[in-house]
Amino acid sequence: MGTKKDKKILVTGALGQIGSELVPALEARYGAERVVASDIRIPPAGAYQGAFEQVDCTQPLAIQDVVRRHDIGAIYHMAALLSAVAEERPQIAWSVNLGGLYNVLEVARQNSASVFCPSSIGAFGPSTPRDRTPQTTIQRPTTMYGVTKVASELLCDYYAERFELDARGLRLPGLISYAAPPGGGTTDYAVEIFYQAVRYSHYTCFLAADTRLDMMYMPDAIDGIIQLMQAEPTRLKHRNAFNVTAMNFTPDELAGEIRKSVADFVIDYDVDPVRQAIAESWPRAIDDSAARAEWDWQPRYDLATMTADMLAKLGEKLKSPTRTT
Ligand code: AKB
Repeated sequence: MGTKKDKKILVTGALGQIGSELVPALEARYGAERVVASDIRIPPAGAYQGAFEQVDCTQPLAIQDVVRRHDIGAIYHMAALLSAVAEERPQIAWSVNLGGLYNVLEVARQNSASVFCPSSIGAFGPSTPRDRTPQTTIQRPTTMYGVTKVASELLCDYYAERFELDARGLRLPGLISYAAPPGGGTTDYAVEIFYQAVRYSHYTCFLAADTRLDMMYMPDAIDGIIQLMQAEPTRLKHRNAFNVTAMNFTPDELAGEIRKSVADFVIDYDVDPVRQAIAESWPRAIDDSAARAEWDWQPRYDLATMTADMLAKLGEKLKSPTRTT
């Protein structure tokens, strides 16, 4: 199994959009004493019930030290730059996204740990079929983010084949959440729109009105990650880089759904050519039948239920004067 009994779990990038919700979910499932959160940034005092370690994943000895000291049996490696930031800083993206993963896999190999590594719809490119994008298909991305994600998928497969390392992963779509901001992705509009709808009933979108992309609500992503790491290995034909999705929509359709609750909500558009070009190089709707067949992937939230929950949760959160993101 991906998460070994009695050993501890290390989460890298714990302060990021996924890590912020993954750590509490793992603590709830396995106990806070078995989860070690880590990030290159330092969290506010008292942020974690369990241990926290400051780790820069480009430094292999720092990862090795934490893994040995805490007797880590599984690493959920979430530290990475997202697509738009990676396009601004391609050299750093290569070092963090691919160099960091290489370091994690090497330390995992030396310590018999398993690894979860998220890939993305960004691992596809303009020559990939854009609708019902198959599990196995053309992957020729044109962004540095995509290059690092394809290489990550291949590196995880290599370590699994060559060293029998239990490396598993998902190709995640845009993730929508209220706990922590995404910070530098092409799909970030689908989070920003909710904050602006609750605060001002108005949002200026950086993607064009008809840009269709796959999306998922964070509770489904967290469940999917944990479920894949728990899955019976003999059932997994792919193991790494499973296509997963929960819904797909355009900014215009999302605005229409928000308007059902925020009647005066207005969306307008100021398209960012860089992020628009990235979005247009990605699929509109991926086929996740391999994940459904091999480990029973089944998302709970669709556009309507995700929108209702986001608006309710953000309405509560933004009432509090101390929490503004
Ligand atoms: C991004 O937009 O960069 C991410 C992703 C789809 O991988 N949310």
